Amino acid sequence: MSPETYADLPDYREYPEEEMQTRAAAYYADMNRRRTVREFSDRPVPEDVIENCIRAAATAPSGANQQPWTFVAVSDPGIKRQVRKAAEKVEQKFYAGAATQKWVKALSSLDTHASKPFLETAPYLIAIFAQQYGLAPDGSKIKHYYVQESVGIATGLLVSAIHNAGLVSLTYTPANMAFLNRVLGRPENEKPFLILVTGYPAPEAKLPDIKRKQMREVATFI
Ligand code: IYR
Repeated sequence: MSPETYADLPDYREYPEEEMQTRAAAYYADMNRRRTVREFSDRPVPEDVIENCIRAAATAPSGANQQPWTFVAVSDPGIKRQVRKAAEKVEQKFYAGAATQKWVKALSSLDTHASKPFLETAPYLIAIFAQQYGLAPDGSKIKHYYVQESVGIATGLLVSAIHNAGLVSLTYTPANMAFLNRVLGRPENEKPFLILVTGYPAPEAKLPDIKRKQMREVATFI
């Protein structure tokens, strides 16, 4: 964009310091209630809520503003079944020996296994794809910059938006996600990044006893 067309900040808001402090503390407190859930209710979720969460995710900053993400919101039971079948095949290999001992040990507190019923139970599977390159109308490739970073940030915003809507999610990544292109009909420039399983928690959902790191372990002010 040339400097002449550069806009000012019509929507920026500065808050008085005290309000800034209250808002920052309130946002942290709310985000700190978020837990990743592995057991979902089959209660339906309004599609427009998912749509707005995706809109929020797509406000993420991205390398050269290329917005290199595609979100596929799956609620169709037949497609969810296909995703589950393909994912469980990958997981069976993973748990039967493809995973290193070290990796299995790192997962021990999560009590995960090859069976993934949530892929059918949850009302929405949001598959996120990273566009490794873009395609010009003439079919030539357009280089994309900082794709992983950009799609990672967008995914973080999506996790936050879903939590804000009063739903829960699971960041799910089978060891090999190539099947998602076939099952969801996505082109080869789009690499599966993550499946965000989304819905209400099952009433009987249990959480692992895990803790967040302390502030001093994650940040330093110098
Ligand atoms: N994809 C497997 C294994 C797994 C890997 C990580 I890293 C986790 O944080 C949790 C699970 C599974 O979902 O079972």
